[in-house]
Amino acid sequence: MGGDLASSLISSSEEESLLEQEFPELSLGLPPVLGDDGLSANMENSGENGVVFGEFDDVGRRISSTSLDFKADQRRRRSVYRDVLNSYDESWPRDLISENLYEAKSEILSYIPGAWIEKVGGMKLSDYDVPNTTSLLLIGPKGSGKSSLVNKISRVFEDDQFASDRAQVSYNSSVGDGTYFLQEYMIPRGSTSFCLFDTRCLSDDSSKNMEMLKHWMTKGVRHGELVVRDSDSSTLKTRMMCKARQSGYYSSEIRMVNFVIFVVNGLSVLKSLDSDDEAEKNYTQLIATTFNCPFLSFKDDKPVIVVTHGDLLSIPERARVRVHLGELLGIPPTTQIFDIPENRDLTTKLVIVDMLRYSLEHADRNLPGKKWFLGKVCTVYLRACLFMLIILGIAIMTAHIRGTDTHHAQMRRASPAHHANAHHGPPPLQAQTHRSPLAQQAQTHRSPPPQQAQTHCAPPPQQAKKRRTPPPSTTMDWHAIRHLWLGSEYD
Ligand SMILES: Nc1nc2c(ncn2[C@@H]2O[C@H](COP(=O)(O)OP(=O)(O)O)[C@@H](O)[C@H]2O)c(=O)[nH]1
Ligand SMILES: [Mg+2]
Repeated sequence: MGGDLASSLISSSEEESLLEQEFPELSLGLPPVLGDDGLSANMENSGENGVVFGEFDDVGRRISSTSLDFKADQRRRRSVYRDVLNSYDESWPRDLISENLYEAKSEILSYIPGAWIEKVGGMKLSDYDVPNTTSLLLIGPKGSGKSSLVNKISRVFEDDQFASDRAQVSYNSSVGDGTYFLQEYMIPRGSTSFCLFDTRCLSDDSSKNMEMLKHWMTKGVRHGELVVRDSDSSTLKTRMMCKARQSGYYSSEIRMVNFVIFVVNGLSVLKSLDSDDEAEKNYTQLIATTFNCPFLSFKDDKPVIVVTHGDLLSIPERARVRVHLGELLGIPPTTQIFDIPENRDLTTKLVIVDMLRYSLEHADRNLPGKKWFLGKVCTVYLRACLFMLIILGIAIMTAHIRGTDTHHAQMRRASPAHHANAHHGPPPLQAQTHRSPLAQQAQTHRSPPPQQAQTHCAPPPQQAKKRRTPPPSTTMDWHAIRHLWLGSEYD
């Protein structure tokens, strides 16, 4: 069903009639005010007055350019519609589809997170913050087929065709609770490469959806987590809380979402296109508003769209839904909108695998870089360090001030003793000043220099501060240094 693979088997006349049937606006041709050449009508109505002519000329040019744009747009839409129709070509040999499916499945089965990172901007695999498991988030309106899609995807990779469905599908969407607890499904079962997260349906209130999506996309998702909204009735909330308590646990592992799969019901989209009923019209409105939620996009990469319920529509209707969604959401309908009906044929399986390949490729392409992560960690770490340094600085300052006070107090207490010492004999410096040259020579050879002597007598305040314990001895051996003032002949 890949549009790029198929060759058209639909004849051009058949295609034209399908186009006119599905896109009535395309068969209208030019706006009624214009002739075929887009100008003749104006020329016929032109007056004799040159000014009027000039004005009409201008209008003619404007209308002509509008008609050119209109024609170009028509051609573009026809070509897109043709491509989408071709993607439903069923003339491919079964063997070829089977072979393609086998190869595509093998690629998915050999996938490991980060395996499809493109080496761009000089980044290596080690520069990315690669998760253990790539997480794909399924979102969509109630009954769009999110849980059914989990089962459809799971079946493609199950060897056992009779294996039971994994996700709980609502048989009747208007009855029952639907999916209230986030559910993680590893694909295939037992693998850890990638997982699908089935979620609670979108609300009719867009602001509530934004809140919910912001939470999942920024804080991550957790298996078993209950999703209740303020708008839920108190009875429902109580019932869900009870269920949450009964089930007993939710996973402690929070997974960041790596890509989003937006599931829509093709039948509801078609109804909203043709209906006058407000409620039905609101369906596409809800899809467009939610799809444009900035949290769902990874840089410029918008979610992939899966259209379900195609088995209830004709092929031209399915093509019409895809083209319309492409126009509405601004994404290519042939490559980013996948039609996955409730069929078990090979073509549908191939589309499922193609859709997974697209999602995983884009998940890998948008993995966050480690620098970003490290940057955050570093900022927090630096802040903590700065804080510690400030605290340390304050502590040192306080200790210093206290130390100075203590020293001054000690000095005050010690000052009488210091004066007393000064009277035991003449201070060495004074002695040195009045001595003869002979005495000076003798001092050089036989006695320690006065500075050293001074250290034994009374340490200067600076040194005293450095070596506060034990306090320096204040006694001096005057006999040993008597030659300083008596001369060497007394030795
Ligand atoms: N015919 C048809 N029915 C579908 C398809 N996908 C889902 N459904 C049905 O739609 C209903 C809601 O599906 P469910 O997966 O529970 O929707 P959810 O609320 O999005 O999880 C169920 O009855 C499904 O059987 C599909 O592709 N074709
Ligand atoms: Mg569900």
